[in-house]
Amino acid sequence: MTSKEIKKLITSAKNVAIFGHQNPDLDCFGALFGAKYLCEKLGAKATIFSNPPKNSFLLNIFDGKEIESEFFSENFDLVIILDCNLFSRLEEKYREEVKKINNILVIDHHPQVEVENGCKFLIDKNKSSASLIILEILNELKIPLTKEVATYIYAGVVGDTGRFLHTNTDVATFEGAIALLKSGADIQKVYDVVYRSKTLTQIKIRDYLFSIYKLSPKNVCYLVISKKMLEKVGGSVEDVKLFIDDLNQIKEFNVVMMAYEIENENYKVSCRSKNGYEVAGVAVRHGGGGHKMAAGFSLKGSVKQVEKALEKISEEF
Ligand SMILES: [Mn+2]
Repeated sequence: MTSKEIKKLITSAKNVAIFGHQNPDLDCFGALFGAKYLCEKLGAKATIFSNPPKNSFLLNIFDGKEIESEFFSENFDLVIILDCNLFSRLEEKYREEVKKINNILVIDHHPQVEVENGCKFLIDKNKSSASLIILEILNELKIPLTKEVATYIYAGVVGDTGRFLHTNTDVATFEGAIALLKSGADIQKVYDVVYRSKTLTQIKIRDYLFSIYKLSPKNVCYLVISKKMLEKVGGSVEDVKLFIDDLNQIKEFNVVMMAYEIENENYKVSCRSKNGYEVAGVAVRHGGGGHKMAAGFSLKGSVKQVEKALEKISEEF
C-alpha cells in the first residue's frame, strides 16, 4: 500500500485499534505511538493495545496512559498491526478478537514467512525499523511532528539499529534521524533511559550471564536463564534482555542464543549473530522468525532440556 492509500483507509475509519508484537520493544512502541499520531492527525480516533510489564523501561519514554489493555472488536472498524506481520506474534489475548475485524492493515519490516489472509500490507524488509516506515508515511503526507512523537519514533529507530550499530543502519536511517532531530526529538532522554540507567541488580544479572554461557565448537554461545534464577537476584526478564547485545559484542562469538523463561518451562530464545553468520533461517526452522542477524524462536522444557536443545541447534550454523 502507498501512503496515499493508507491515508484513505484511515480517514474512512472512525475507531482504529493499534497492535504490536508480544513482548514489545522500542521499535514496536515507536511504531504504535507514531501510528496513533498518524490516525489522529487524519481525523480518526485511535487506541493502542498492549500490556508491557509495569516496571518496563519503555514506560520511561512512552506515555503508559495512552495504552489500553482490554480490546473488544465491536468498538472498532480498522485494526493496524505494526512491527509484526503474523497473528501468531500478537499477544495471545488479542489474537482471536483481532481476526473478527475484516479491515486490517499490517505495517512491518520483518520478512513475511506466511501471508495472513484478507489483510492489507505495507511491508518493507529493507527498512531498519517499523518506526521509520511510520515516519516516512508522516513525511509523505506532510504531517508535521510534535517534539513528543519525534522522540517516540527516534526511540524506535535507536532500538532496532542498536544506536546505529547493526548492519540494517543505512542512509534512510540517518535521514530519518535528521528529520526527527529537526522536529525536536529529545535524544538525550532516549539515551538516558536506554543506555544510562542500568541498575546494580542488572549488572549482577550480566555478571551471572557471563558466568554460565556455553560455547559450541562453532563458537556459538548459548545460555539458559530460568525464572528461578532471576528470582534469586531479584531481576526480571526485561533485565535479561538488555544483555543479549553485550554478549554479541564478544569477538569470538559468531552467534549468541539466549533462552529466558517467560512462563513455566516456556522459553523465548533471542538470537544475534555476526562474523558472516545469520540466524533468521535457524529461527524460522524452529517456528520463530526475525531478521538476518537478529531473530528468535520458542522452546519448551526444563533448564537441562532447553540447554540440550540449544547445544543441538548450535550445530546448524
Ligand atoms: Mn522492529
